Amino acid sequence: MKTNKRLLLNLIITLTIPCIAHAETQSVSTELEKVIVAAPESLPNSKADLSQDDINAMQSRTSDTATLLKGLPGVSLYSSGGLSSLPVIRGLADDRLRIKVDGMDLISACSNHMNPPLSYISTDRVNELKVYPGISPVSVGGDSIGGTILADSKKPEFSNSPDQLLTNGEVGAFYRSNGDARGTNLSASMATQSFSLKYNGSTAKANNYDAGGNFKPAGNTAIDRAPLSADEVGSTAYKTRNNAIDLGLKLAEHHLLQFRFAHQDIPEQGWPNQRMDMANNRSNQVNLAYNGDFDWGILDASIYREKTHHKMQFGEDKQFFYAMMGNAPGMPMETEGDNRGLSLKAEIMSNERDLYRIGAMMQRYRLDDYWEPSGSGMMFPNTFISINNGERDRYGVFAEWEANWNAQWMTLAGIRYETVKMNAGDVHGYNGNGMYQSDADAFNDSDRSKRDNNLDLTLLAKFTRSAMETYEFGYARKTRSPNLYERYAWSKAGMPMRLINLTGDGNGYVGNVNLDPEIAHTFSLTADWHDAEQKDWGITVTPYISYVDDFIDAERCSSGGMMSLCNADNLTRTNGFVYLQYQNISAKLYGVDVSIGKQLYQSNHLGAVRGEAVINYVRGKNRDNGDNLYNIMPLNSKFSLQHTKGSWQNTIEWELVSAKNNINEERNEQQTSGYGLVHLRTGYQWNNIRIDFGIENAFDKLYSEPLGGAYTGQGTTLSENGVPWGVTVPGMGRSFYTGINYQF
Ligand SMILES: [Cu+2]
Repeated sequence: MKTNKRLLLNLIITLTIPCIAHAETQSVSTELEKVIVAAPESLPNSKADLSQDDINAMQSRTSDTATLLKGLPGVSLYSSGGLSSLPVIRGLADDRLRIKVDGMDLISACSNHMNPPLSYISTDRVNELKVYPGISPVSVGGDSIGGTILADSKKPEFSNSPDQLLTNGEVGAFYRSNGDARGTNLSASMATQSFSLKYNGSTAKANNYDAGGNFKPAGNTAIDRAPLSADEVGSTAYKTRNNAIDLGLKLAEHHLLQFRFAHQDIPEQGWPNQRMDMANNRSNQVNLAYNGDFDWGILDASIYREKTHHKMQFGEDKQFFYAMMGNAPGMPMETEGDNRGLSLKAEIMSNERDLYRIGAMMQRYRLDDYWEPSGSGMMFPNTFISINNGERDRYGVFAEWEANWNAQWMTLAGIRYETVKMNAGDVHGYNGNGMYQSDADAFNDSDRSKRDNNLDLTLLAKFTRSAMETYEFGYARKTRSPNLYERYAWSKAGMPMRLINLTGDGNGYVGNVNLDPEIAHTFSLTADWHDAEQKDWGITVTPYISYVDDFIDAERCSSGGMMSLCNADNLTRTNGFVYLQYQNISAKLYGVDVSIGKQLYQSNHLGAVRGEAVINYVRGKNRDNGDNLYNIMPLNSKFSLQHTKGSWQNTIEWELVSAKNNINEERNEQQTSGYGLVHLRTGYQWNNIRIDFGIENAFDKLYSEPLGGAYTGQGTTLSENGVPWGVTVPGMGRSFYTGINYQF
C-alpha cells in the first residue's frame, strides 16, 4: 500500500510540473537499475544489443545507422538512399516495427518513406542499439507487429568532485574509396557535478557508387541528363549534416533531467529505387526527459516534438522528358510532418520476486503533402494536394508484470491498449481534368474519420534448465493501424500513383480509407545452449511463426476513372510495372534464426581466434491466395573469423545469400541471384586513438541485394516506361575504407 501511495504522489508531482517529462530512455534507466535496484536481467533475454564499442568499429564503413544492425539474427534491410535503409525483423519492416530514437516515436514524413526514424540519428551519435525481435514486451511496443528497435545517444556524464570540471570529446574522420565517400564527426562536452553540456556534429557526403563487376542497364542511357560512367549506379549520392546539443541536469542523486536538441539537414540524397530523389530534408527535434530513482523503483517521463520539412525533385541522374507536360522543368514535392509526444513510465519493484511496469503515452502527428504546379501542361495550374492536414494520433496505456519465481523460472505478462485516431481533409489535383476530379470528388465524399481500438498482449517465460541451457518461449498479439498514405493516398491517375511507394518496387499505389488495423499472433521459442561460463561456445536457435490477420498488403486495381492505369491490362501484366491499392489480406510468416559462436584458438603469443555464424531463414505467405509476401529475404548467412590480440582486431567475413525465387506475383517482384561476398577488416585501439581499415566486397562481385527493389535510378524515371522494367538495384562494388577517431 505504502508503495502505491508514493507512486501516485510521484506521478502527480511529475504531471503537475509540465517541464518534467519522459522518454523511455532505456539506457538511462538500465544504468540506474544497475546502480540502485540491481534487478536481474529483464525478459526477453534473447534481444540483441549493440554497444558503443561495436558501433565504433562500424562507423568508418557506413553512414547509415540502420545498417549497423546488419548481421544481427533475424535482421535484414530494405536498401534505399545511402543514409536511409529500412530495418526488417523476420520479414516485417518499416512502420511494422516500433523504432524509438532517444525515446521518440519518429514517423517517416514522405510518400516514399525516405526519412525513416533511424535516419535521424547519425552513426557517431548513437551509443546503444537494442533490438527486440518478434515478441517485444508491451512496455517497449505499441502500434507495431514485428518488434522494437531502440536507438539511444550517450547519457550525460558528470564530474565527481565540486572543484573538478569534466571536459572530454572526440574527433574523427572517414574515407571510403567507392563513391569517394568522406565525412567528419566532432563531439565536445563539459560537466560539473550537476550540470553537463555536450555538442555533437557530423557531416558525410558521397558521390554515386560503382557496382561490382559490370553494370550497365540497357534502354535509358540516351536520355541521361549527364551520362553515367561504366558501372556507376545512378541516384546513390548523398550529403548530410547533423548537429545536436544535449544538456543534462542532475536534480539530486539519481534524478536526472535531460534536454536534447537535434537539427538535421540533408541537402541531397539520391534514390536508386524511387522515381524521385530527396532534394532536401530538414528536421528539428526537441526532447525533454526526466529519469528518477526512488526506493520503490524508477520513474521516466518525457515530452518531445519533431518537425520535418521534406522536399523531393529530380536529382542529377533523373529528368522530365515530357513535352506534353508543357516543358515542366521538374516536379517539386513537399511534405511537412509535425510530431509531438508525451510518455510516462514507472517501474516498480514490489518485492524480491515481482517487478511491475506501467505507463501511458500520447502522440499527436500532423502531415501535409503537396506538389506545386510545374510547367504549363498537366501539372498546372493548381497545387496537387496529396495529403491535406493528415492526422494520426495515438493514446496508449500498458501494464506489465515480470516475476522471478525461482532460479529456474521467470515470466513476463503484459497488456497494452491503444486508440489510434486518423483523419485527412479535402483534396484536389493540379486541375479539374477528369482524371483528378472524379477521384478527388469520391475521396472528398468518403468518411475519413477513423478510430481504431488496438489491444496488445505479451506472454513470455524463461526456463533455465542448467548453467548451460535456457529456453525462452512466448506468445504475442500485436496490432498496427494503417499509416496516412495507406489510408488516404487518393489518386488513381498513373503519375501520382507512381509517387506513392513505400517499398521501392517501382509500382504505383493508391490508399484505401476502409483498411483495418493488422493484428499479428506470434509464437516463438529460443533455445540457448552454451558453456557454463558463456565464454567458449554458444548456439542459439529461434523458430517462430506469425499469423497476421488483416495484414496490410496491396492488390492490383482495375476500376480507375478516365486515363487511369487501373485497367484490365493491369490485372494480367506479368512483365511490367503495375498499379495497386492497399488491401487487408491474411498472411503468415515463419522461419528460424540461428547463431553460433566458438572460441577456436587461444595463446598469449598469437592472441585469440573466434568463429561466428548467423543463419536466417524466413518465409512469408498470403494465406488467401497462396502468393508470397513482398520483399522477404531469402536464406542468408554470415560467417566470420575474428582474431583479437590486445587492442588489435582482425576480421574476415563471408556474407552468403541465396537466390530470391519466392517472389510476390501481385507486384511483379523481380528475382535476384544468390551471391557470396567477402569483407576484410582490421582495427587498432592505441590509447585514445582508434584506427580502422578494411575492404568491403573484396572480390568486386556484381550482385543485387534481395530487398533493394527495382532500379529507377536514371533516365525519365517518372514516366512508366522511362525506366526499363526488370532491373534490380546493384549493390556496391569493392570499397576500401579507413577511419580514425581520437578521444580527448
Ligand atoms: Cu520523399
